Amino acid sequence: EQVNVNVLFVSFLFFQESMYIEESSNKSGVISLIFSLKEEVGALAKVLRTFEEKGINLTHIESRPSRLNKDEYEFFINLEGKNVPALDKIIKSLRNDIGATVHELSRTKKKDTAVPEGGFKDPVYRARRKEFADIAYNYRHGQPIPRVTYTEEEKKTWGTVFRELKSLYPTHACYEHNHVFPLLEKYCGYREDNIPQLEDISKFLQTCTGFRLRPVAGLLSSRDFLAGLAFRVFHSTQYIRHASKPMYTPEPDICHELLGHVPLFADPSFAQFSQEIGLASLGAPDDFIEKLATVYWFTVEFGLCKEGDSLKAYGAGLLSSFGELQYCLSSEPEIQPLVLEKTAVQKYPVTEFQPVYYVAESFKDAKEKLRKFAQTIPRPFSVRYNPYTQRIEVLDNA
Ligand code: HBI
Ligand code: NLE
Ligand code: FE
Repeated sequence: EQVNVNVLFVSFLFFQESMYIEESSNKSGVISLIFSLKEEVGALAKVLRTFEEKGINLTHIESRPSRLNKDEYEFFINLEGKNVPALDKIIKSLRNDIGATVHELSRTKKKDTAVPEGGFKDPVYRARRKEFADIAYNYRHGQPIPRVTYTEEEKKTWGTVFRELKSLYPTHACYEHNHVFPLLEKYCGYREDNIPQLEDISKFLQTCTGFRLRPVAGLLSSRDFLAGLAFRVFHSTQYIRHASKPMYTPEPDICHELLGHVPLFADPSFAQFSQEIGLASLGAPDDFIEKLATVYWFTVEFGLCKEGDSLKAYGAGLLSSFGELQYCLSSEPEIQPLVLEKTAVQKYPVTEFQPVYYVAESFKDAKEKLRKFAQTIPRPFSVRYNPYTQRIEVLDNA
């Protein structure tokens, strides 16, 4: 489905809160709407009554003053998507009888990313994951990210991953990663015997590039995940991989986020590149979201870059797996130059080492290629990020 341009007017705060609610309810699919009403006594009650009459269950509601019309309020709601014909009637009646403006944000979203199995047969691990999921669901924008006391077993897993990777970074990681890593040791508690806290890292990144972290329970859809990047928000998991798989796990975990992603988000040029993938995704049709997700995969996640005559890893999926970090610079995989028209349609496995990697000349070069690619995305507007207000501004080309 093509995302309505008006979605872009949704302020950052609103936008953020709405996306994980969807994630938290995976039963019958959630429908998200925004509608605006003239400010008058009982206006909302009237609308709510129509939902009640049709037997539709609302699972979330938030309000804010409209930025477009001073005498209007906007309401963001989530509802259970069980009775779709009734809902269509309600939307019609909101528009025709109450004069509301209704924007449908999403319907029965299927996850477009597969959630791998992991250590999910272990009941203790599952229960622990639920604790982390609850932190993410209850998190609100602007709050400090809750600190976690990790168990001895978790610290041991981190210690193994940290020690092994640290020994590979000098020879395998790109210059930028090696440049930032000591700063994380100095300022953010990166140590073999300590799992650093997301809050400390988020503050550190904000001083470097304005990137911030937001805790998330697991994989988001590509659209939601990429949209976060547009606002310099990186959705970060907080749990750690199962103790049985320190070398490689298909899922993101705190080792992947902190050792793979975080050092590069502290680099201005890389941060800019990442944000531009996000900006390109806003309002893009589904087939382009998939292409951008693939570009993200072969750059931010699994990218290699040139450094003089040698190749180095800058992709987070490589920098967090001491299995794949060695493999990617061996003679085994196929190496291709980054050509977005080609890279964007490359098929890839998500639960094993990559058979193909793409090489970027530099972050600047990757960004220029991305800009050209973004221009081929059909949409009637372009966007610009205003770092002072943390809002996306829509530039109407029509
Ligand atoms: N969700 N939480 C989370 N973390 C990721 O790294 C992530 C994601 N969803 C999709 C995704 N990565 C990418 O593979 C692309 O689809 C954007
Ligand atoms: N395979 C990576 C690791 O083991 O750290 C995680 C990749 C997440 C996309
Ligand atoms: Fe990642």
